[in-house]
Amino acid sequence: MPMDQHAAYIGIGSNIGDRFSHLQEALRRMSELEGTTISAASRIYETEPVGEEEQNRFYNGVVLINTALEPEDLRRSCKKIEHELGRPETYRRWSPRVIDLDLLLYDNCTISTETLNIPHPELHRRKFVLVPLLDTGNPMHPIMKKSASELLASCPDPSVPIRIQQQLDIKKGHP
Ligand code: PH2
Ligand code: MG
Ligand code: MG
Repeated sequence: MPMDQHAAYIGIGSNIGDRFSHLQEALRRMSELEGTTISAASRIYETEPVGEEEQNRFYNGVVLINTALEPEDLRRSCKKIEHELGRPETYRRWSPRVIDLDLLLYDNCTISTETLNIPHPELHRRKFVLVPLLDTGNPMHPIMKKSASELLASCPDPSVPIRIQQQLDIKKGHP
């Protein structure tokens, strides 16, 4: 991998409207970001909402990208895609969403600023993240020093993500 390229895992989720189309469109837009290619996409899972239970089930997945964008630029780019797909600028925590793009891991970096926490602080507690993450690789958690499969084995989340039939097309957007 060239020096200026980075591996980033992005968690994707939707629980409003045509959930699969929102995930596919977010993937397409990520593939068009400057210096960015899609390396892998997980299967998509239908998952019980965590936090506020009185809302639709989610479709969740994970995308592995190869990017020249630095973490803060990547975060801003993901927010921009969320807004373009119709997510409002401000929203209640855990409210239903058209699209949610979360930076999970960025190389083996640990970042803690006002706007960015990498690894994602909830990563190891959520099966809707860990199960699709394992479809794309088995990265190490740079703080917990455990692989994704080890984190899944000790994850207390009792939910069972259900794999759906439809699969993301990572070539969409690449000519
Ligand atoms: N995202 C949340 C809160 N709860 N539950 C599921 N199943 N999937 C999500 O993506 C999700 C959630 C906050 O971003
Ligand atoms: Mg989220
Ligand atoms: Mg988010």
